[in-house]
Amino acid sequence: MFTKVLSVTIGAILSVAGVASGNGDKPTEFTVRVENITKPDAFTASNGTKWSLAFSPGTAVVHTNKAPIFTSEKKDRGLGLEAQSEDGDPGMLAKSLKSGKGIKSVTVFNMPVGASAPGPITPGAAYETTITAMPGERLSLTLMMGQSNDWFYAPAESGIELFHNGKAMSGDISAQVYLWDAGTEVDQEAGIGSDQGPRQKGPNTGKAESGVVRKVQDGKAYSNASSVLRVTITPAMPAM
Ligand SMILES: [Ca+2]
Ligand SMILES: [Ca+2]
Repeated sequence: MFTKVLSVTIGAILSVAGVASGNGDKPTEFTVRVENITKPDAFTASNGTKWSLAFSPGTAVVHTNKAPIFTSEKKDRGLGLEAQSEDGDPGMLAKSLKSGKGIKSVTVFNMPVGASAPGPITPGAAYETTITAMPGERLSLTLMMGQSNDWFYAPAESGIELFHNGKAMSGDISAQVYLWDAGTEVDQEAGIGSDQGPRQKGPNTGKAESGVVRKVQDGKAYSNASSVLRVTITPAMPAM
């Protein structure tokens, strides 16, 4: 009886030590996977046109700032979210965020898994990228809704918790991702608008909107991010 209690106690001490060495002063590495879970021609426009949904290259931002990329119900900050949302180009946003206050790292993901060139993720395709973070740091993501004028998928402005009580989070975080309107270009019907990503004559083409960043809540399937995207985070096992 005594021996059994003793062995349990020793086991408990060892596992606490293991957690402390993994998450104490060393950053944890996470794999972030963003998967397009839609099917080809899954959507039908009001004129009967069937269309497929793709998502653009984007950013993964590790931060302590409470609103590193945008503020809901405020105008876009002019730091590159417009090009991300209208043209699927995260380059300017990534560059300007890198020098931002409370930003720990900015990673651009643009290479679909198994592809040989950068591009959007079409139905069934995925991006994977690696980030490192310490307890207290959060994750924000941006990627364009490819059949829109200026819509992007992202978490709430404060980002997603990567640690809870110092322990690395793991699993599906899709329910924490939303569809946002950047408020920079007037919306046309998704999937058929002439000034939208796949059909516009060039980048930054379309009627300026002068609106605010706000959630798209039109009741459509693509507005419910978790019905079109699967986003997962997987922490690497702590080094022993
Ligand atoms: Ca808009
Ligand atoms: Ca446009």
